[in-house]
Amino acid sequence: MCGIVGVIGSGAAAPLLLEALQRLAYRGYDSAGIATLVEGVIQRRRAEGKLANLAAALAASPLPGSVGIGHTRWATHGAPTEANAHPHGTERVVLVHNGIIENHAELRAELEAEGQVFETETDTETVAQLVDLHLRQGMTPIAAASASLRRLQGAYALAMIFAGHPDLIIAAQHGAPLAVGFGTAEMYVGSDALALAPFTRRIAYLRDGDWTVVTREGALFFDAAGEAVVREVKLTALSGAAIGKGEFRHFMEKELHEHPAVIGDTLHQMIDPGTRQAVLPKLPFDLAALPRAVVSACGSAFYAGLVGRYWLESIARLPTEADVASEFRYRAPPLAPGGLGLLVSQSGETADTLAALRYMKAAQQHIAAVVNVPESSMARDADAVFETVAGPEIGVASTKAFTAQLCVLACFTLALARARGTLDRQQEQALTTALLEVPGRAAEILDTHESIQRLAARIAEARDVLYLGRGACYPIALEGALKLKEISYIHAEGYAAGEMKHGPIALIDKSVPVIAIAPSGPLFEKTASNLQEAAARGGQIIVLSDSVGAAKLKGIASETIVLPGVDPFVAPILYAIPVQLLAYHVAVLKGTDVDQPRNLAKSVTVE
Ligand code: HGA
Repeated sequence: MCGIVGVIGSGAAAPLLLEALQRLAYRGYDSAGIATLVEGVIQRRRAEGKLANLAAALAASPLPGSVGIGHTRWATHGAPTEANAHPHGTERVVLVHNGIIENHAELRAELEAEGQVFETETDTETVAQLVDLHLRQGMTPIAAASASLRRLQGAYALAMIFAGHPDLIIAAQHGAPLAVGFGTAEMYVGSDALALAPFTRRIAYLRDGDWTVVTREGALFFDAAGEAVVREVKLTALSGAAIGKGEFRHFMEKELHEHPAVIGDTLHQMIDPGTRQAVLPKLPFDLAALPRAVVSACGSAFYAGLVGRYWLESIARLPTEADVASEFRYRAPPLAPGGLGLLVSQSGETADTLAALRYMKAAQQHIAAVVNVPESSMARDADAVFETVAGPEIGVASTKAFTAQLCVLACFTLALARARGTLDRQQEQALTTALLEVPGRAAEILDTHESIQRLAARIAEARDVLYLGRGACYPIALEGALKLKEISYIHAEGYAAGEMKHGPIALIDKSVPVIAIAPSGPLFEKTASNLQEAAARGGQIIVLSDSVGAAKLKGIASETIVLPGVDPFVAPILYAIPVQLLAYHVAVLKGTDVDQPRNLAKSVTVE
């Protein structure tokens, strides 16, 4: 998704802008651009494709100037061309935008009638033209910006600079995040603190509706009504060190190998080593009194939430509903006050999930957010934050953040079960012990994944792949299929194993691999029967199971990946790893852009 950045300092702004854009690249983008003021005049360089192209354009034609803005674009309105790349503007103003201006068509018509001449197909340019019109009519930059912001509908984080005003950046936030960084003699704005981490750790976050006037001296903050407000400056823990791949070929590979450490760190944060009980941060609501939960998220985080639903219902006996965030709020579900709203998001900035959070809040739910970025909008808006300790995840396809989300949801389930009295001490200890064994088992999988690499060669040839699972491993089938689609571009479907005979079994022939997520446990025999049905129709069954399950399915499996035996409770966490590894190796064989697959973005900050 788009990343925005702004710098106002004493040295050249362009190299700093480029460095910050590189730190935003993980969000996914298709073009990029930078604008600075050169002796008061707006100049810009833009390029389609990777940041290396922008760097080459800057090297060929450097941009001096100590104030500037930069952008990585993930196109929503208008093709990903150089002409549509941000910054957009006129000779008077230029700006960068993350979000969608929903009333752009109406504004464009109105502005064209006023004589403004558009150069691009983007929604963003309407903002630039609107500010320009106000400037043309004699307003000051601050007045022009604030008058323009009042006209905008939709979501935006914006940063703008003005010709002839070398000591000014105006930035705003409404439904897309914006951070302001305080340096010593410089100031910064950016989509997140990670982008600004090499320059400063002192960060203030805007709230929705806020806008800020930034000069070299500092920043003034205003709310939507134009009232001056104070926004606290906090010290972020993020490191400015370059985020590298180390000895690995891709960030995704590196992140896959971080599973054991991340799972361990996340569990140790939530499990008291003395009592071996899950502990939660202090909550502003009574866990035992919760009547029900509603879980909402997007993509892999939604699948983590789905696993959470199985756990919350079966272990903590809490009625739980789960829905993708982009559907949830538009369904307008009636929610009785006092329930739990549980949101899951790596970035904590996912626009749809944030909107679901706000819907739940308005319906008087207690809000808990499972996020990987403690400074994120979701963390700030939640009543309780359950942090995954996954560290920065750069690969667009979620890996370690997903298993960390599962660990948090597992610990939350155990704490809730204790509060609701649905587990006795012995059962609780057994489940906690099972959880604490996961990092070790995860390391075993990573040590012996040659069999997955071999399997990848076969899957890379397939046109369609089916993933089957039951119970809490059904969402892992969904996750497996999503991962394969995302990074290897092979069509895949995840299905509840028992549902296959109601439709997808029609797809089965010997060219369609059927990957079964089939750990030993109460549902194993049922899954085994469904696999028999597929095998009887010529399906190529690939089994992911422990040695006991693998032995039972020997007769029908054309290939088996044997995984460590674990308590069925933790199987979804562990089985997520081989499905991710498989997708990774298939993508490598197919030669796709593993870390930044086509059309995808890491942090989806538009609806
Ligand atoms: N709507 C703008 C910005 C897109 C965006 O924020 N993507 O994440 C455009 O299409 O340029």
